[in-house]
Order: sequence, then C-alpha cells, then structure tokens
Amino acid sequence: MSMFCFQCQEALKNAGCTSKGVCGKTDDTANMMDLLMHVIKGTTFFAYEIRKNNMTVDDEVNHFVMDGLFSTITNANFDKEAIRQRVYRGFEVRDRLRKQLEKNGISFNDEELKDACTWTGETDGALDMKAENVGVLQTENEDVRSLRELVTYGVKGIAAYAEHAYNLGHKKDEIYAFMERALAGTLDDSLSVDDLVSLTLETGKYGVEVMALLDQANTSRYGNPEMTSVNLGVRNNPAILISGHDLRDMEDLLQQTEGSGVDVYTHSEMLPANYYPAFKKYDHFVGNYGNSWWKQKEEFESFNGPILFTTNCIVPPRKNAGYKDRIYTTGASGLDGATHIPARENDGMKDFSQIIEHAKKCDPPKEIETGEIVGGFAHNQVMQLADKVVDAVKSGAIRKFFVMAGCDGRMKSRQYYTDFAQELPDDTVILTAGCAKYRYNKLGLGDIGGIPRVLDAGQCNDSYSLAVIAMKLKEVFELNDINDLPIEYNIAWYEQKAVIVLLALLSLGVKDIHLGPTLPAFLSPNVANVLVDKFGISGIGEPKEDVEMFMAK
Ligand code: SF4
Ligand code: SF3
Repeated sequence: MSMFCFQCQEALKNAGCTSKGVCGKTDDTANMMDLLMHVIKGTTFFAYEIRKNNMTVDDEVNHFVMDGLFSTITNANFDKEAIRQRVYRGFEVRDRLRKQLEKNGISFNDEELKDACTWTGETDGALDMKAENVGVLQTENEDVRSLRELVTYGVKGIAAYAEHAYNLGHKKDEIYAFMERALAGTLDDSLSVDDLVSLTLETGKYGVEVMALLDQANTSRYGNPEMTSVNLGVRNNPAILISGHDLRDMEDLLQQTEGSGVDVYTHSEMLPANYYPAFKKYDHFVGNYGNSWWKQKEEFESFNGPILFTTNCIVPPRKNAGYKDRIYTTGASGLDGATHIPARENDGMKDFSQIIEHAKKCDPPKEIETGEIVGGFAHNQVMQLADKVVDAVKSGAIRKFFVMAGCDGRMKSRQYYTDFAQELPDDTVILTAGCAKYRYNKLGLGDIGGIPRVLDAGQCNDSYSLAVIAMKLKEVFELNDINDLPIEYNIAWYEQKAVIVLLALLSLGVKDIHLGPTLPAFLSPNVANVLVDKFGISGIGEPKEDVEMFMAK
C-alpha cells in the first residue's frame, strides 16, 4: 500500500484507493494531501485555542484553512508541488498562531502536543518522507476514524462553499470558527463516539449556514436565477470553456472577453451561470458545451479552445491528449503541466489575458449537440410559481416531488439515475441541483401544466434552494414536519461537497434519504447503523422497484 484514500464514491472496490486514485491522483500527490491535512489540523488546533481565549483569528488563517481544504477535495487539484507549497505555508501560519498564544501567556509543552501541531520539515525530501506516514489510517479505531473522516469531509465541503462566498466578499466568522473547532476536534482523543456524532450533526448545521451565505453572495451580486433556456449548440467564433463552480471567476472572464471576439461557454457545474441575470446580458456568453465532468476527455478535444478550471472536477488528461496545453487552472484547482492563473490582488480582477490571447489562435468549437435545456429554478423562481405548484399538488396533477440533487460520476452503476428518472410516473417532478442532473436533464421528460418535470435549481450548493422550497411548501400546506410533504429524496453523491449537502439535509430534519450509487466507504458498519437508526438513511436498489417503493409511500 503506497497511499490510502477513501473520501469519494469511486474509492477502489468501495474500500479505498491504495496505489493510485481511481480519480487519477498519484500516490505521492495523495500522500502530500495527507500531509497538508495534517498541518491544517495542527493549525486549527491553535486557531481554536486562540478563539477559546477570546482572541481573534485573522483572515489569513481562515483563508489558508479554507483554500487548503478545498485543494484536497476530489478532482480539484492534481499538482503535487502546489500542494507542497501549501504545506510550507501551513508551517508558517500554524507556528505564527502558536507564537501569538505564547505572547499572551498561553504556552504548550511539545510533548503534550500532537505531531500535527509540531512537525516541521525543511526540505522537499523530508516532506516526501513524512507524507508517507500520516493520514487517515493513523486513527486505529474504525468507528472513531469513520466519524473523524465524516466530519473532515463535511468540513471540506463547507470550506469549498465558504471560499466561493469569500471570493464575493461575503465572510462569516462563525463558519470559520466552526471549521477550526471541528477539525481540532478530529485531533482530540478525549472525544467519545457520541461527541463525534454530535459534531457530525453540528457540521450539517453549518452546512446549511454556508450554503445560505453563498446563496446570499451569489444572488446579491448577480441577481436571482430565473427560468432560462440554455443553448447547447455553438457559434463560429473562437471560445473559452469555463468549468467548476466559482462565479466570481465567471464574472471576471465575461468582463475581460467582452468585445474581444472570443465567446464563452460553460461546462459541467458552471452551467447554472446561464441562469443569472448579470451574466445573461453578455452577448458573447453563448451557452453550455458538453455534459458532466467525466466526459471531458472527449468533449475537450472537440471544443478546440482553452478550458479554464475554477474548481473541481478535473480529469487528468491522457499523455497524448490534444487539449493538454489548453488547460488552465485557478484558485484551489491545479493540474501538473497546466497553466495556473494567480489569485486576484486586493479584490481586483484576475488576469485572464493569457487565456484570451490563446483562444484567439484556436478554431471555433465543434458542435456536438444542438437544442436547449431549461433551468434556473432556484428558490426565488420557484416561489414565483408557487401558486401554480400548490394548485398542481392540490389537484393531484403533481403527485410527488423527487429531490435527486448531488453529483454525477463515471461508474456504470449511475445509469440507475437515468433509468429511475425515466421510470417515474408522469405526475412526478424531479428537483435537482449539482452535476447529478446530467443523468436526466436531456431526456425530454416534458412538463405538468407548464411546470417542467425536471426543475434544476443550480450547482450542488443550490441544494440549499431545494431545502428552502421544501420549508416554504411545509408552511403553505400548514404541516408540522418537513417529512410529511410529498417529497422523496434519492440523492447521488460523489465527492465531499455532497457529504455536506447530505449532512445539511439531515440537520434540517429530513428523514429516509436514499443515497447512492453506494454508501460511503468511510462509513464503518457501526457509524452506518447510526445513520440508518437515527435518520432512516438507506441505499438504492433497482430503478423500477425503487420507483414503486417511493410511490407507495
Ligand atoms: Fe480514490 Fe476518490 Fe480518493 Fe481519488 S478521491 S484517491 S478516487 S477515494
Ligand atoms: Fe459535480 Fe464534480 Fe460533485 Fe458541485 S462537478 S457536484 S462531482
């Protein structure tokens, strides 16, 4: 075993990747990420101590923690050296916090501190050696390990969303304080299994908070998403494809490409950018190109122009891929060999001129599909249709809603979600968010009295919108329990943002969620039982039988 990682749904044999990631992560990059997590946890230990002593943790620390966590999310960063630089920076940030405490008379004995709080390496070689000897398996008890990782992955999801909000100038210290306390908690041997279960549930509560913060950040700057037909075809200009989740990068790119003769298309999780009024106004913003993240190897070849990754999901290109030199990364994302666009300074714009010049030399994209898809059903838009929706439910025209938010993935077993959507009776509506939608958003499932049968709220973080819609419907129908609504939950997960979406739904009291295509490898049998007993979580079966089971409820 040269590495160990089990943080995503595609963990090898649903147990863990041990020599190379199914995602394409090499063992030495995976180990360097373990070392980064180690140093981040040490940093959060001191940050938490600072807060306990009523002192302030500064922005640099919060941002280091956020960005570092984000860079370890599945498919965000494949650049080992970029991760290594974060480790070196972590030593500085962590040790500065310790000094801050010592200056205020709070000192620690090295022997009493965890290795994560003290270990420092001065050379790349020392870091490489250490990286092989830290990580998940250091926690021997499998239930404690499972809960620590569940909290850690939830916090990674929080960090990703907090970073997007941060980039839009929306900061919330309570969220940073929680991330630090929670991660410090994963180093604390005195926490019992029950304590860790409580910490897991609290993680979900902050998941709701951070998604609300990001919703506020996005909608206050770009307007409320509105019902939109998104073009899937192409025009005859050179173009840039933008992928990932960061809307601030989208804004900067649209502004800088305006009048340049270069078009902009969204890819994968950036599709929902098409729904925002502030972006729709640009004539050179053409629409969406391609499908879910895992199809990029084929689709990037035919796109012909440069591709900008603002976040996950990157699939490392094959050695001889023709589009390799057209990939750019920015923010927490990274890829060995790709050009990385540096961070913005003093809240100014990022400089995308290099990508724009590159695009001008490229052929226009090759058309791979035509037509349109409809989306933009975030909470504000759905509430504007509320009367229609409520009438349709009361008249029986809509019998049930199915929340099918989450992630997509490359495994064949995900055909389940396409089949499930097709098996659903005509009087049902799918509520979706995240890239899970690509399994059924082009099926042409029709509408019910003008309400499309697939309502796409947006990116995975817009699962928050689905929760807001559920809570509003609960009010309208004067119900006491969110679980009494005619809404079923059949969620697809892949990476750690889906973990926080799941924990957020649990914290809102949603029960009986079905999770697939497999339950997480990091859930030990005992921890899985807690989730089953407390929340009625279960897996998936066959599409037809599952539809029958849900409809009979
Ligand atoms: Fe394996 Fe997923 Fe970890 Fe990649 S992120 S190494 S696929 S468990
Ligand atoms: Fe997808 Fe990677 Fe999770 Fe934001 S783009 S949902 S998997």
